[in-house]
Amino acid sequence: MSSTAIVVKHTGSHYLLSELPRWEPFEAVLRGNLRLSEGNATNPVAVGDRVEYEKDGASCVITKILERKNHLIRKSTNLSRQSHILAANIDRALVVTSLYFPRLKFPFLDRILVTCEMFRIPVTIVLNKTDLYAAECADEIAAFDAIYQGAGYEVLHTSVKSGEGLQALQQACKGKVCLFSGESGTGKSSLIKSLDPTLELRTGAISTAHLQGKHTTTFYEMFPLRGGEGGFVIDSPGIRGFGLVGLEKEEIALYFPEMLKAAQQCRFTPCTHTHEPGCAVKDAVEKGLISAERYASYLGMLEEEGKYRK
Ligand SMILES: Nc1nc2c(ncn2[C@@H]2O[C@H](COP(=O)(O)OP(=O)(O)O)[C@@H](O)[C@H]2O)c(=O)[nH]1
Ligand SMILES: [Mg+2]
Ligand SMILES: [Zn+2]
Repeated sequence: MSSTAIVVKHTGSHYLLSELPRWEPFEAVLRGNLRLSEGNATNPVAVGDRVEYEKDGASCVITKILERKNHLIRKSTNLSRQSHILAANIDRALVVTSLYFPRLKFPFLDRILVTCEMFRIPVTIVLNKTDLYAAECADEIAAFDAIYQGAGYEVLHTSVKSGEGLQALQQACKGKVCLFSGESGTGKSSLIKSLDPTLELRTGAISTAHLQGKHTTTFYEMFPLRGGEGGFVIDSPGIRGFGLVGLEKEEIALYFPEMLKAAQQCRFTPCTHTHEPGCAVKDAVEKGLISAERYASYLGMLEEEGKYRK
């Protein structure tokens, strides 16, 4: 007799499972012959995976990994063909950013958004720390909203300090497994803590250096919000976790939703939206229908990816 549960934590040798939405984690090990089952991945099972398990005396054994609706992976190293599965079955990514402290970097934000599109993870953008700049920067905030709402994203404004938007954030997480992502220092851990003050999370400067090396020993972990009533969160250690895996140059525009739409009218397919005559994307940028910032991020990514593929 087997039952199903979700992997909520992975520590090298064993796993913690829980039958969500109930939060009663128990230990399990992986059946030996499952270890090599996943293509190039260094880890066959990730946080968020739905698995079948069997009781074997006092212990539980994972016997099967059920099909994933999505998963985040990164290459083990830049040139490696091996990859590491960071998390699976994510219902929504909360991409946390701020206009200042730290200052917004469009290419950085857009890279995360592209990654989420690539892995088919729905996104809500969370513009945090509004207490620090909303009064002085109303125009900049409006411009930010115009860019990202124009691209098709939902944008929340939040402040852990003033409490702005925290209820909306709570609603966005309820009943879901959410991944918090975004540049270090934007307030991911603080926001998660505001959703459940009892959680023991690392806030402030956490070390991500060890995650950028060749071997990842730290794994993602799922936390229940208010015992699971508020949903579940995965706090990602940093952007470096999001290396793009096997993205072809021609593919990049597919993951900018507003470009994908416009590209249907380009004269040539495939079109890199750079030099081609009759390019509908360039046309839309010139008319201000696609933001110059997003297009610049696109060009930057095109150049970056080009370096790896001659
Ligand atoms: N003023 C202000 N500070 C914040 C806000 N959110 C987080 N912080 C501070 O920003 C720093 C980084 O927050 P943290 O949650 O660790 O960011 P993370 O690296 O994204 O997890 C901490 O000192 C927080 O207290 C906010 O909404 N307003
Ligand atoms: Mg953090
Ligand atoms: Zn084009």
